[in-house]
Amino acid sequence: MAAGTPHPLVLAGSGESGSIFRPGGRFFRLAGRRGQLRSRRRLTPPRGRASFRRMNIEPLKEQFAARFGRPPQHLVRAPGRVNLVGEHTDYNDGFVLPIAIDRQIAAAVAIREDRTLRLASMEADEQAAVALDEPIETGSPAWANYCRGVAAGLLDAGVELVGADVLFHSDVPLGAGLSSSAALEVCTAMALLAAAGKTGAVAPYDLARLCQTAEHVYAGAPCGIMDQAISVMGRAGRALLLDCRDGSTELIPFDDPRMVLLVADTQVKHAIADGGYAARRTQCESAAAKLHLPSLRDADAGMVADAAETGKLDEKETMRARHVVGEIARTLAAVEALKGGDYRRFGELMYGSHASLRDDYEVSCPELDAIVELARPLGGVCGARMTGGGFGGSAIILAQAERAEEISQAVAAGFAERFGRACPIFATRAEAGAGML
Ligand code: GAF
Repeated sequence: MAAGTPHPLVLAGSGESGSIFRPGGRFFRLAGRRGQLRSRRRLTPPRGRASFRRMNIEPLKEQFAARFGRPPQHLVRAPGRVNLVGEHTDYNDGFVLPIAIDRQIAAAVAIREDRTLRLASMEADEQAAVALDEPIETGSPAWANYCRGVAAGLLDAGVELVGADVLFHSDVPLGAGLSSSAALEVCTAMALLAAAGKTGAVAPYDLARLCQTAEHVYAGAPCGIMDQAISVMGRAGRALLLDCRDGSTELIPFDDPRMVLLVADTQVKHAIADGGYAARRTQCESAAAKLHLPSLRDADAGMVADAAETGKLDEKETMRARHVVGEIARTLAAVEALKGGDYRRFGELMYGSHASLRDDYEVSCPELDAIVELARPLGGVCGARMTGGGFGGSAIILAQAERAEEISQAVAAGFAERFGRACPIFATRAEAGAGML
C-alpha cells in the first residue's frame, strides 16, 4: 500500500483465496454489437484463461441507501496499480511504467444541504465527519485522513466543494503494494468533484499532484507521484510511460492476449511512513547534492562510479544512485522491448530491476525474492520482479497466458512449502484510470 497509516478499506474476497483460474472452466459471454445484445453464446475459454475482476456495485448502492436514507446521485471509481518497471525512480525525476489494474475503490455520493462531508466505508466500522468551513485537521478514523487531505487540497485549489455523503467500497487488497491509498485519494477527489458539479475542473496531472500532497501532509507518507498519476491517467490495454520530471506521458500498448500479468501477494505488510522509504529518498537526495545535480535523473553510471571511487559518495549513496541510474535506463529499454513485442528482453529487464532493488536499493524481502526465483525457471515465464515500494507487498510475473495457470500453481506451492502459508496469486490487466461508473 502506498500509504502512511494503514486504512481499513480491505475488500471482501479480493482473491485472497489463491488462484483465479478456473481449470478447464466454462463461462458465458454476451456477444454484442452497437450496444445491442445479439446472441448469448457459450464459450469454452482456452485452458488456463484468466478471469478478471469486475466489482459488483449493487451492494454499494444498497448500503448507501440503507445508511443515508436516499439513493446515491453519483458513482465514481479509482483503480489500484501495478508498476511494470521503473521503481523508486519517480521521486528522482525519472521514468515509471505502471498500469492501472482491475482492482479499484468505488464510491457512492449524494449532496447534503449543510457544508459537511460524511465519509463511510463498507470495509470500516467508523465513519468521519468533515466540516468544510473549518480548518481540516487529521483525526479519527485514520483511514479518512487520505480523504481529509484531498478535501483540503481541493479547497486550497479554489474548488467550491459542497457537503456530501460518501460511501466507499474497495477490492484493492490492503497492504499488497497495489496502491490502495492512492486509489482512495483519487476516488475521494472524483466523489467530491462529482458532488460539486466540477468533474474535470482539475487537470489530470494536477489532480494526481493534489492527491500526492494529501498523502504527504495528512498521512505522513513521502511518496512520489507514480501511484496517484496512474490511478488518474491509466488507460485500458495501455501502460503509462510517465516522465516524473515534467509530467509528460506516452501510452504504450500492453494488451497482447497471448500474455498475462500475474500478481503474487507476499502478504508481508509495509507502509511508506514506516521509515525505510523516506530513508531511501534522503540517500538519493544527498547523493544528487554531492554530485551537484538537481536530481539523480541527471546522473550517469560513470559519474556514480567515479564519485564512489573518490569517496565523494558513501557506500549506501553509491548503491542507491547506481540503482536509480540503472532503473531509469531499464525503463526506457523496457518500453522499446514492449513496442517491439520482445518479451524475452522485457523479462530480462524485469529480472535486472529486481536484482538491483534487492542488492543496491535493499527494498526486497525473502518472500519477494522467493517468488521471483520460483517463477524464473518455469516454462512460459518471461520475467518477474517485485512491484511498488517493496519491503513486502507483491511481485509480478509476466507469463504466457496458456501456461499461467500451471505457473500460478507452481509458484504458490513453492511459496507454501518455503513459508508455510499461502501466497494469493491473481491475473490482472491494464484497465482505465479513474472515472464515473
Ligand atoms: C510507492 C510510492 F508511493 C511511489 O511513489 C513509488 O515511489 C514506489 O513506491 C516505488 O517505485 O508505491
